[in-house]
Amino acid sequence: MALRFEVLGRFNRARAAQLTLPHFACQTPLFMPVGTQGTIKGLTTDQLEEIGCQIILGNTYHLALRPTSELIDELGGLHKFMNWPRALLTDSGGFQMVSCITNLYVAGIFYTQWHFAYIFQVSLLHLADITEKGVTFQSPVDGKPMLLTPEESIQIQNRIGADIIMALDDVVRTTITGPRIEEAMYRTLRWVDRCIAAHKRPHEQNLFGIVQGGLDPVLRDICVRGLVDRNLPGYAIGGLAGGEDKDSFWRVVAQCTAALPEDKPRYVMGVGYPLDIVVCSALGADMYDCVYPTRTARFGTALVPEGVLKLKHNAMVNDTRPIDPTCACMVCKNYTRAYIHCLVTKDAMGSQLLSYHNLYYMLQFPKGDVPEWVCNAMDVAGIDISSCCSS
Ligand code: PRF
Ligand code: ZN
Repeated sequence: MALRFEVLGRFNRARAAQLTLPHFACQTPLFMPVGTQGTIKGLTTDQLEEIGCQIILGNTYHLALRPTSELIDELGGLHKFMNWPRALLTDSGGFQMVSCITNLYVAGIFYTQWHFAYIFQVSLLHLADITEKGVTFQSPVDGKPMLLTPEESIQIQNRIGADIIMALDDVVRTTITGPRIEEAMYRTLRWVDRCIAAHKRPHEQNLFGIVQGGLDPVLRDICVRGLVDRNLPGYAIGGLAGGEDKDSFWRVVAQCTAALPEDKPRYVMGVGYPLDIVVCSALGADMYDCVYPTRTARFGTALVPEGVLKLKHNAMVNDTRPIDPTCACMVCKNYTRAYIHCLVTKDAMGSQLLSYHNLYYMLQFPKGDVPEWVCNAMDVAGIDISSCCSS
């Protein structure tokens, strides 16, 4: 095991902890910005340190395609390649293949006529295929079929060298029902054994297992127990934030956090919005990642305590206030809404300034007296999660 997890304080089920990884000692709960290609779009690593970023998420799938894991390894690992001295986590790749393809499908519906969407769907059926061997997909580079096995995902992640690596999981949408959910959960358990066997650097990199099982409490329970038996350094709750209703989402998180060990980090994948992070932290989760703050910045939206602020809006034309008058970030100290309105969609600087502020917001709000802010925020938001907290 290449981590230490010390709980520093608790409030009901919420906890604040120090997660010491090979490259950095992180305070939890923490948010991980997503740096798909080994960069957080528009920000330098100095800026990321300045805003308090402790750990960045990279995607195996994207890095393996370009610049390739062999090259990253040859050049001394991803930390050195991207000039990031703090912690890194890589996701295993399968989910990105499936979700990239889903995005394409959604884009197909969005931007074309329905009959084009149909053509998209038909051709997409051949793009990713999950079998016991692994995830087969069509290379976006040359269209050739490629197979990502659990062993290969770990080999690639060993070469990239992140502090935390993720087991390859079989992810299905939470909105589907039937035997496919069960198949994916059992396959995820079988694959985790192949990942453990393939992992060559357990003293330098922490392999996390991922709980699957859709919205079914019985399947989630089997998966949690199976993973806990394998005594991994940390656990993730996967398969969520895919369109299920909030009540189902919180119930799954509550069930999993209650059953996972107290002395290991718990990571809710692909979450989320500030409110989701507050609720999951109250339920005992520690780590989060989401493209939302940077993606929404590129569409001209700022995150503020009241919700969101659309910088493209005409009301911003001559607004001389900062994005958020209560924010202490470099952008809010130096620039007006009017200036950012003028840049947004016209110059890369617009989305860079917005990404900076949005990440500052996401990275700062879980700091401080964590157990209390969680409960205060729940109170303010009027959230009653007592129904899913009983266990
Ligand atoms: N598995 C993996 N990565 C993920 C998820 C998952 O379930 C999610 C949740 N939908 C986000 N990222 N490997
Ligand atoms: Zn700001």
